[in-house]
Amino acid sequence: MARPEVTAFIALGGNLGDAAQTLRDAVAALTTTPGIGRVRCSSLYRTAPVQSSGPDYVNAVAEVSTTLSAPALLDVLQAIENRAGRQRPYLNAPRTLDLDLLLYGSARIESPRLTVPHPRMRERAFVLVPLHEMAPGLVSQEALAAVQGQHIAPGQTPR
Ligand code: PH2
Ligand code: MG
Ligand code: MG
Repeated sequence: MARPEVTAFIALGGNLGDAAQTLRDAVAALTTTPGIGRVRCSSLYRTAPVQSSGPDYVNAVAEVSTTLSAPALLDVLQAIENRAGRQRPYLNAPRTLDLDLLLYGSARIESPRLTVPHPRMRERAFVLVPLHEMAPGLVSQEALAAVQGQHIAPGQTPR
């Protein structure tokens, strides 16, 4: 039987190389992935590194509809990261591309590979502001207020 369509939200970020272009390429790669249907991306935001270092990040959030399971979607995200030259020398190191699965429908997942909802998403303006742009009903004013000290500036539109 066909798997049901699920709406998932993915955080995109990068701060090495041409991060804006890398994020646009990642969205294009999602669009052409079998098992992923509709893809919508927020505008791109320039954000100061949070518990990380290096240049400012470019961040965005994409909404996808997918028939992939959550682990299969994670495989796709990691393959796109690897194609973008992602290295992991140490925790929160500057990176060309980070793709994090934030939400997978209303699923709660706790496996060694994957925790959904993303455990730190509520602490981060670089996630909550673009997520609010995509799905205002998912992010309350209180949640936005809690991260308002973090520096985040609207950047370019995604394409
Ligand atoms: N990602 C991190 C750690 N810190 N800071 C910003 N501004 N943007 C990120 O995407 C980011 C971060 C870990 O994944
Ligand atoms: Mg991350
Ligand atoms: Mg990640």
